Amino acid sequence: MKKGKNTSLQKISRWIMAASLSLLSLPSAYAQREMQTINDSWKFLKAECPAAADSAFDDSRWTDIHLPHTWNTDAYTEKDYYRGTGWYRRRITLPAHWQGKQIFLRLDAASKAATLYINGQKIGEHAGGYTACTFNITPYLSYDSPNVLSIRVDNARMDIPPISGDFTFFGGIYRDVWLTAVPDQHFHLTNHGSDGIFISTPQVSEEQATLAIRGEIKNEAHEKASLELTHAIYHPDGTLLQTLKKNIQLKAGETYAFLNETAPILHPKLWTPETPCLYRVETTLRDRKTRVLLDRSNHHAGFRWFRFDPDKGFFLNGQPYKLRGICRHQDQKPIGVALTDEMHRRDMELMKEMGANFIRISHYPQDDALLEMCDKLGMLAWEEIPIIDIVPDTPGYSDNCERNLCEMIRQHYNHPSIIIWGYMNEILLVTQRRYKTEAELKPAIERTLALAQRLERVLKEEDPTRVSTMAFHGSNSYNETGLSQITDIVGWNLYQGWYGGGFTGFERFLAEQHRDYPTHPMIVSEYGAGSDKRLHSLAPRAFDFSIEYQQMYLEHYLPVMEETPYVCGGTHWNFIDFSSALRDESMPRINNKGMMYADRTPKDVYYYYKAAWRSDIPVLHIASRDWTHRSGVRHGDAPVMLPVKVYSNLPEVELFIDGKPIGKQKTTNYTACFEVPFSGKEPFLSAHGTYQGKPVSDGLKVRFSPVPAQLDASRLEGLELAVNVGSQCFFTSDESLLTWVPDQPYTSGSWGYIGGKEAGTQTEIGHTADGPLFQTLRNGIEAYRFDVPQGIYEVELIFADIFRQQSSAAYLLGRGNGQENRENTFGIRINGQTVEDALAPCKESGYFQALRKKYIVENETDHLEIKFQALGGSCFLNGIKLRKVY
Ligand code: GCB
Ligand code: CA
Repeated sequence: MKKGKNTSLQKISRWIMAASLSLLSLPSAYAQREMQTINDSWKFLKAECPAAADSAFDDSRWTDIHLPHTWNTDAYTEKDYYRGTGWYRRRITLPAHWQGKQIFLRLDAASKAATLYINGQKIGEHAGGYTACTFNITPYLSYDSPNVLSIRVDNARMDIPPISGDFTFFGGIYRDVWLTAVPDQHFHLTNHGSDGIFISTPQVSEEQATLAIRGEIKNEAHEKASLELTHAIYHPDGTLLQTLKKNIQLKAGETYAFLNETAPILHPKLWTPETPCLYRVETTLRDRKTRVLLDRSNHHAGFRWFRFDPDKGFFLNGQPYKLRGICRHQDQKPIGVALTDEMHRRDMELMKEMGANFIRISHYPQDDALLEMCDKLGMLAWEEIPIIDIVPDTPGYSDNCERNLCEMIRQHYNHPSIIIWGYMNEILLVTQRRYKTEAELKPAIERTLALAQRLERVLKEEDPTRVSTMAFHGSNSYNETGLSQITDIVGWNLYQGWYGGGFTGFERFLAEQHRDYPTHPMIVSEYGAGSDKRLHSLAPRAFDFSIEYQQMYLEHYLPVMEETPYVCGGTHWNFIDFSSALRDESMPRINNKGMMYADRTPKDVYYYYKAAWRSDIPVLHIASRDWTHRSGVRHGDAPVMLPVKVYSNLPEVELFIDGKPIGKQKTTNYTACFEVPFSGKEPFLSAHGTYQGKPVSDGLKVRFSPVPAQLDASRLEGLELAVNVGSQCFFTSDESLLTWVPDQPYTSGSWGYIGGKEAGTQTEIGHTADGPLFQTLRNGIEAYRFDVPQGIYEVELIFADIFRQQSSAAYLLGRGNGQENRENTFGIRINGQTVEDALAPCKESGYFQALRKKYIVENETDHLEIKFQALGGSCFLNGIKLRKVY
């Protein structure tokens, strides 16, 4: 606001201030619960520092940070990201009017474990990086001087889940920290990090429903209290429906438990993802004599019922309902898990926009802001604790699992969106790999079964109103060991056509499970394929990381889930490209199976889902946002034919390039694919259709830079002919924007490889940002030939020796490198001239390291031929680039 122009506004705000001040002076104004975050102005040290617990410790040289915070942005560059201790410190000056109240400190999440000190005294600890904890800190506080809060956080603990998994275990205090002040009589705020009130719907049908409100009240005073407990139930439209009142007497120090049920609410407005009608339950506590309001809490409640049927799938409020879902990790490059609430809310909006009605909150409990959005936007939810890959026999581990499960359930109990609690993911994956002999495996399986049974029991005690689940990888051993018999429903993480096998293995697996275990309701709890928009292919295959393969994979999977009645639904893996520090592949440190990039830009495939799942709005999307830099091999002056896909829920789509019609097509599986002639440098693609009689269109400009099949003088002008040797993928560097075209065999009058066969690796390549280019090569290559006129050329050869055995990461599900160990040395001659006597890329730059070499050669013939001769091991080439200089 500009100065000078705001006098009337200033007056108004002064008036409001005065009014609110006078409100504050009413006798009851200070009495009720007050809450505020303390996220700003912390000091942080990434190291162990026991002395920092002491209030007199000098932290002036520590880093200034604000919460949410993580110390693991190193996970975007280092596999071996920091796992250890970090200390946080902050001074807290308490408002004078909090004196005499009970003060609580809540950490929404500190990963993985936190130990808290106030003014040098230990107030408690919490084990678990994804659930909240609350402490009553009243006895430690001073009102005369600032209080010093020190928190030691540790993300190295191996007795706290997760201890294994395909994601980064970010350390830090990465959610809000809250201070709450309440009078001596209040709800039970330290009940496993919940607020001590639990709402359920004992009766619910279209005709009538009731709410049961359960909770505890504490009297921390030294004298008895005479209180009035009230529940006010509000309709979604805001009108007050019912008030329940109860008088209670509490002795000094007593905790009082209550359970009250409302009178029937007739014809309740049901909660569904399409109609997320929320009732409000306001629970208040008053002093009976003074009428002073002591504590008050608000919750939403929704009326819905559901069941999972092994033959007919999922039912919501009595109607068959397909669960159309996604799994969501909670990070965002480059900030790690230190997301603000609005970032979590944005994710929910994006999922909802896409038409999803279900989220698997994987693999751990997430921010309260996310759950609030599930209720409000309408998104059914599965939430789980992170017991992944293997159950260790580490002392304390099982107890921590159980406590984390209770915390998750109690903290998120009042979200009608939640229908499923989960507690294990692919628990036999690493188990079976680590324990090879029967003797070793048996106790591990027994331990796993025992923990699952224990958690199942606790889950049902805590919450009999939801169903339990685990997510399995595609192995029948979950049935053979009896694990699949423990939970109400089973989740299958299926990757047929990615980690192995073909697409149709997916439906076969589901059909076999349904046949052999006909009583198990099933969800496809994960499925997905990696993609990298630098990679494109006209012949996509598994693990090429092309955008096209991911699309093909998902276009196969989605209809299977939609059309198979016994499949309750599916959750795509993953919503985003997420942080997995241990991963290599095309984008090291990132698992790129997202339908969105890390920054939440949608991949084109997001619109496939949107087209399939939204029928209330037109969806028409030219699926080429991920492929804006196109290339291809051009024969003479003929245009290059390239596919252009359109995702749409319209029955028919027409495509144009630079205004010229390409044709009309009926969409099948929400897809229309056109073969489009590309010739100009910046063609404009447009698509048109009709939705409910109204025209709908989409358009975008792409870049087109073809390479010639015949390298005659005129075509060599200004040309940089870059070939992704050993690959059928176009690779566009995001640093230079140069496209390396797929390789081709040499034919007379053109260019290409002679001899050898394709090979590749998933291992990260050092010293380059263009990893995928180096990860594929032609092994045993004899020569590379360009039929070019005389002149002076620059020939660039690129190498990375991948022939060394690597230990394969568990997540690759057996899809390891399986590479033989060898040292490759070869000679290179260009047009008969030796340019390398004995080149060993593994020595010159190291195994899995990029090596680029340029040679300037004079060609006096009608071709350039680069010949390789093996001296040890075999010859290989990862990429080649040719430029005519003179
Ligand atoms: C799985 C895991 C998940 C991985 C995913 C993958 O089955 O449950 O944590 O990230 O596969 O991408 O391999
Ligand atoms: Ca290559």
